[in-house]
Amino acid sequence: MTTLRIVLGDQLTRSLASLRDYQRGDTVLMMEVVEEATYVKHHMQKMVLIFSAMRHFADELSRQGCSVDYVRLDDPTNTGSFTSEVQRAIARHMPTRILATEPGEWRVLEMMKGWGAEVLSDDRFFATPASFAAWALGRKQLRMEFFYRDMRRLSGLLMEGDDPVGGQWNFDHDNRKALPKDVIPPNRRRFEPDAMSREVMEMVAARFPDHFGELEPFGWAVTRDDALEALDHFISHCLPRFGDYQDAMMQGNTFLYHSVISPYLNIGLLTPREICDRAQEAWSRGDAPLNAVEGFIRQILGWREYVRGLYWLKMPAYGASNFLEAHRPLPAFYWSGKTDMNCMAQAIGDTQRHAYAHHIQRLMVTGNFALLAGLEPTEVEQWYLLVYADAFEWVELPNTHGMALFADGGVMASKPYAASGAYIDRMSDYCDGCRFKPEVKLGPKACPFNYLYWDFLIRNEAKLKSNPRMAMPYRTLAKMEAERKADIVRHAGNFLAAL
Ligand code: FAD
Ligand code: DLZ
Ligand code: SF4
Repeated sequence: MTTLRIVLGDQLTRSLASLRDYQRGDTVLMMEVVEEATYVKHHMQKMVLIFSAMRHFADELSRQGCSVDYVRLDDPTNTGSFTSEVQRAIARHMPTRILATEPGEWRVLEMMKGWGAEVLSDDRFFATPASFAAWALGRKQLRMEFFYRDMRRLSGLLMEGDDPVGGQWNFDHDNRKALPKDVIPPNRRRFEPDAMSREVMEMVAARFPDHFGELEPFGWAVTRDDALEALDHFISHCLPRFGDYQDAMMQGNTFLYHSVISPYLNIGLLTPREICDRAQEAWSRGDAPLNAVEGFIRQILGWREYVRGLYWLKMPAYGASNFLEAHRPLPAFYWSGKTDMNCMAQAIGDTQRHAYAHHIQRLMVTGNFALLAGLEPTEVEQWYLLVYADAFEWVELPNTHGMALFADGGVMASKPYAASGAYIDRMSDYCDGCRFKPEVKLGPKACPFNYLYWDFLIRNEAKLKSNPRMAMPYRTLAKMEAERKADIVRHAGNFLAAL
């Protein structure tokens, strides 16, 4: 009577459903497989993070007395896919029962159907796909803010009885400031690779040399203990100012006051509940203000749970829509970072160096450009899925397809997040070092985001004009002289043709 317990690379949590109730004689199966490593050409640091964290997790399970069957990528008998490795493991162990935990991607769930496994619910989240579906049922619009309020009530986080602490659900009007020049964000906790990570780094460099991004310096935590240390460092040094500077961008400072924990959270080294609890405790102790703590908890309890619910509610069809009929190929500078647009060069450069960029860089720089330029959603989505250490389809797809590209026609966002150069100028110091000028609208010095913004509105007028949240820009557009409109379209056309 042996049970085969499957643990995937983003399921590195001791309390995982398929690991719970482990008994002597059971076997834990973990597999490094080339199919997962190459279905998109993941950033090299993402691969090291996942493989090294998997190996450290397997070691920890073995130390705790579990029998772990760990298939390494460099094992000559490795057949290269989850399904064929599960079949080999079945032949080795002849299990009477196979347990797996729901994966984070539709693609893998489809594979799992052929494993003969009992697929257990992934309860490392606050909500389940079923509870989200129940919340969504009968609603015309699936707005995050209302879902978030229900999650606050359900979790009890930042609640006083039935009411939100401080009398408000959301303190965003206190947040979103630009970073003053004299505010210097603290250095972040990074971790020297140990021997196990070094070995994985060599393997990744040798086997996947054409993958995106820089391999070194590699500073990610690969164990739960180190991930907890990174979390504690954030709570003590950054959380108090998280809200204030959440939307700010700064050349040469990738992390600002962000938590930089999404990779740890998404592969299971940290759980959302413990992160929210620690943030709430910091507020209770008086160590962080409510606008910061509420804003931070909202990202995890609200946005993260909401995008997961939406993903499972809408898949497999979700990624197939292309509401704005955008078909332009992804420009080469998304891979190289070589462009005169300094904001794009900085956001892509941060991404190459760290497999990380913060939310506003993703949404309002690279995402905004993709939206305005009408880039093909599937190409943009593939880029986001492979360049970030935290990218798994359940969280990447709604954020890219829905939030950044409006390709779902407004299922997720009530209006497109389209902005001109003025927004980037207000929230960053990028424009100071750019050959374009955000205040110039047309001509060789004009910021491309300016004419692309109006061209986007002109091009998509039939689809967007009736959206009440787009009324103001369309009123401005209506007042614009025909000659100016023609100039804008000509500038945008020339720029886009040169891409
Ligand atoms: P913080 O700013 O410190 O926020 C704290 C935590 O809140 C994050 O760690 C994350 O777990 C959660 N969070 C915040 N915003 C979101 C959001 N919109 N959706 C889900 N969780 C959120 N996040 C991913 O985890 N994986 C992705 O593949 C991913 N792709 C994205 C693609 C686009 C186009 C956009 C606009 C956003 C994407 N995000 C993704 C959301 C967000 O940008 C990242 O979660 C965040 O930048 C991670 O950095 P952090 O840990 O420092 O976050
Ligand atoms: C992303 C990734 C990579 C690169 N490699 C592996 C692997 O070899 N073995 C594994 O179990 N998981 C890997 N992953 C994560 C999986 O792709 C992940 O489980 C799916 O994306 C489902 O969420
Ligand atoms: Fe970006 Fe325009 Fe500013 Fe240059 S001027 S950094 S292109 S927003």
